[in-house]
Amino acid sequence: MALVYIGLGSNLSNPLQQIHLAVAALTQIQSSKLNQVSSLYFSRPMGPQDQPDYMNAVASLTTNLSPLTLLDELQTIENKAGRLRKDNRWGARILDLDILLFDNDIIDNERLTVPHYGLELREFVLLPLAEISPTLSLPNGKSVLSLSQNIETNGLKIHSKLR
Ligand code: A4P
Ligand code: MG
Repeated sequence: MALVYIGLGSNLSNPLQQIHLAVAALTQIQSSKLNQVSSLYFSRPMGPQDQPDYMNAVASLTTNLSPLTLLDELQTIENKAGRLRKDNRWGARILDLDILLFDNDIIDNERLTVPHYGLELREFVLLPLAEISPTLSLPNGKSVLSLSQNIETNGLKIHSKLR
């Protein structure tokens, strides 16, 4: 069994509902069990500013799936939510599900980079991650809690509890 952290993000088509539906979908992934879900956070867009604010959350899952099979499952959920893959780096999206951490694994292949490349730089990832797992360390040894305490919060605020 691997312990996995997944980042959820949405800023289109009723983000609140998108995140709720995505959490429900995470409970249905084969050979996996949803453990924890952070609060839902409002965040300002990273990247182009001419897009709506985001809702972000982080969930933890235990799984017997391989990293790439889990990625397939997450992309299926994104596609069912109506995600269109466009060439708009950091642009608006209905639903984004990122594998933040997969155990202490370091993965770097064509389809998957784990830890997620933006993990240490994004307040909307670090604060929800520290909320559900304050004692967690990254594969490079850094403490998630101290990273979360030292990042610019950029107006991030808790919207509601998810479950
Ligand atoms: N991929 C590689 N590593 C991973 C991973 N760890 N998890 C590959 C998931 N996928 C991974 O992803 C493109 C490809 O990355 C996938 O096919 C997979 O093989 P995508 O979801 O289609 O593209 P993307 O998410 O748009 O990638 P991009 O442009 O790197 O966006 P980011 O970095 O995810 O950022 N502002 C706020 N406040 N909150 C947000 O959540 N999100 C973004 C998107 C921008 N601004 C934001 C937020
Ligand atoms: Mg993504």
